[in-house]
Amino acid sequence: MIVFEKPHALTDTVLHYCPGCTHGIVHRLVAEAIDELGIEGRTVGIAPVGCSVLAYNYFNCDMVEAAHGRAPAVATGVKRALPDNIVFAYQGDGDLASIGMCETVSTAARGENITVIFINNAIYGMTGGQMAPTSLIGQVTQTSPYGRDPKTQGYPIRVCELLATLDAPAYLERVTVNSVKNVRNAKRAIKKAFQNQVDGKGFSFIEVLSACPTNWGMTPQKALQWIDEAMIPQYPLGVFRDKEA
Ligand SMILES: Cc1ncc(C[n+]2csc(CCOP(=O)(O)OP(=O)(O)O)c2C)c(N)n1
Ligand code: SF4
Repeated sequence: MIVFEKPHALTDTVLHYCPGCTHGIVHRLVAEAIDELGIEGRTVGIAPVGCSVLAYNYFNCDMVEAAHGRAPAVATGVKRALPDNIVFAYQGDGDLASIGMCETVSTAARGENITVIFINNAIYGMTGGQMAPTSLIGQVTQTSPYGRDPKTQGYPIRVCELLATLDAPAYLERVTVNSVKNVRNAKRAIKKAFQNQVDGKGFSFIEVLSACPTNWGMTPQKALQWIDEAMIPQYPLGVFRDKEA
């Protein structure tokens, strides 16, 4: 009897992520949702620029590589051209909340029937740990060596709360993957965000608080704790919009 196996929607390619990085967990949850909903043959993913730039090697579906921050615009084009396809964008916080903020807000405001998976690790991972719009007050990064100071660097942007001011989004939820319980909850949310698209319900957005042990300068274990201690107080978990509910 098989009790555990790799989802079919993931390829056999070995992930390039650092030890303790939670991108891989989220990839698995997306792939499980694709498997369980039976949508692999008609799913198209949009890969970002950032550590998950190589996502097109990992998912067993058609993938399009977008320019930095433009994944929701590309997803809009694919979905409108091929409305029977299930289209998801997978993006980091530099990609989605900085260079791509315009596309994020505009796509959400139009209520495009797509699914967006947003990896918030409070830093630019791929480029070596610069401050992101989501970096915490006081957080030391390569570009805030004395800690993020709101006087000169502004306050962290809460993307779910920001998008919740718009009328169109169908579903906005923030989850994390730093414990078994939280992974199970993230799985439920991600699957629902895909199910919504299958049912034609509109824009569904899941923010996943994620660990970047490499650029946080922490062990993988400490990074998971830091999500509880520092990130969740700034970015509370929960549902910010569910038109169905
Ligand atoms: C137009 C453009 N500007 C800047 C870059 C450099 N760049 C590559 S990845 C990245 C940030 C990625 O950070 P994030 O989206 O948070 O993803 P992570 O790597 O943390 O998963 C930047 C600024 C680029 N590739 N293209
Ligand atoms: S730099 Fe950070 S986000 Fe990128 S793979 Fe490593 S741990 Fe993950």
